[in-house]
Amino acid sequence: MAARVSLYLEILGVACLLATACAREVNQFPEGFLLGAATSSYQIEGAWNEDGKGESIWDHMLHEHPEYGNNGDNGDVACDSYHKYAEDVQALKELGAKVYRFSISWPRILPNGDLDVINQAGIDYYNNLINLLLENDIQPVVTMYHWDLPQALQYIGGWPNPILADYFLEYARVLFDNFGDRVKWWTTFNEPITFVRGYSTSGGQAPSQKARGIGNYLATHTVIRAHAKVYRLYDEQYRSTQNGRIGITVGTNWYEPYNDEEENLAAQERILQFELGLFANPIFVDGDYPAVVRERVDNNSRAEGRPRSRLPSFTDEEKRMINGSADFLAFNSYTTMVVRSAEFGFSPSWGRDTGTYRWYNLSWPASGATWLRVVPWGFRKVINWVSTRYPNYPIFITENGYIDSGELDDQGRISYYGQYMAEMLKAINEDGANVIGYTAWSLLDNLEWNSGYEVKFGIYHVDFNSTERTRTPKASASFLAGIYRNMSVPEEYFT
Ligand code: GBH
Repeated sequence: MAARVSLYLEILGVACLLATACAREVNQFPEGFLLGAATSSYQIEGAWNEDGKGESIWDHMLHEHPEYGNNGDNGDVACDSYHKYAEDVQALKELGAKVYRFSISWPRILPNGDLDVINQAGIDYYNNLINLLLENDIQPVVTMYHWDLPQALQYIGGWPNPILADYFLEYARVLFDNFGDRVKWWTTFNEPITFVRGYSTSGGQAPSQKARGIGNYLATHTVIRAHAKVYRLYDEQYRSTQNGRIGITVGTNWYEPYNDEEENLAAQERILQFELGLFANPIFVDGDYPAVVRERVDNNSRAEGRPRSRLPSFTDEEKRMINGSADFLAFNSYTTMVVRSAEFGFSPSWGRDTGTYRWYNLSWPASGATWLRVVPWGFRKVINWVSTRYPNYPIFITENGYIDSGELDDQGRISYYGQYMAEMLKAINEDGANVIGYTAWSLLDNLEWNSGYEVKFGIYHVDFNSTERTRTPKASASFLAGIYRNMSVPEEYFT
């Protein structure tokens, strides 16, 4: 009987995988789904040295090496959100956002990275932002670390130094003490796989330390320990009174195997484990690195004649602390690549360790950046991969978006969001993925790191030629506002 009802509903175009989903069309978001937009501190705030803020590794790198940026662009002023946050909240309100994902700048709170100086002006800034959001019925989703490490901590080595886990724990305590009464969604780190590259290559991610295949793994190790310590701290000292949730934002491309040969299917599994599993497996599966990662880095290290693996090991106690240290899995994804098995790249390097070669299928639609091809079906596949590999955790999509050169009538962005959100809804309503939220990247045109202000991700245009940094909605802002209001994606994106 149940099966027949389900079949009948499917014929009507209604997903019925779960009893609760039966009444929902495939293009509808589940009740309570959290729709909103995202930004990060260094990319929007500006005021890089105002009111007691300390220098971050991005301030430092782009000041010392403007050639690592685009036309000398840096985050000194950016969108000036430090002064114009009320306009950001207004934009979110117009969008009908239920959540706003932003990050807190560690050196704005602790200019030296340590507790010797706690910058009240920085605390006031985030209090004002959080209070204004709540007055407008917008829930804050707060990232503790979106890549702007206090430079003072880089002077002691940055993330490869294990002591950074303790500094991060103490910083997190300041955040819980000051904001935890009102912030109920926390993520510790944004996309560690991206920022640990700052310890493997120069000229890209800060702090631009060229310890390829070594520094990145040491940083990885500290970051995972730091994350777990913060989760346990919250559990032990804050959860009972603050009742929030803590996760970590991990990210990966989808990788489509070059063909169905076994070695290329194995390469697909490897790259996903190296890019996503490196962080997700310890936290969401069993407290340790994926077996294939452990084995390959250990073997390569041995073959290179090293007395130790370039990838450190957790103690049993650390494994217990790390295993299960999250309430939800926050996830960023933008695009898809093709992968095949190969021993490729510098030795030693993360890329070589993956045992893969990866490229873009040039027949997939382009965007304003070579690294982002528009591949909506890959989004559904990667959501399903995450949901089957880490089944016990709700998924919050914290970033997804489209890059162009900034036109107000941004039809490319509209098409991207329509298609990607449709694929996400298929993953939710047809495949049963437990996705609970989605924040579009990005609320504003902002500093796209090394690519500067020339390329744009915003659904709001920002006039970087005006000291006012005027915000203007693009066509995509009203498109998303319609989706957020109706809690559904137009049917045309499902054909
Ligand atoms: C996210 O990273 C970040 O969290 C966010 O801050 C950022 O603005 C957003 O995506 C858009 O990039 O220039 O060819 O060397 C996503 C992963 C990794 C994608 C670095 C772009 C640079 C490729 N990003 N990558 S390239």
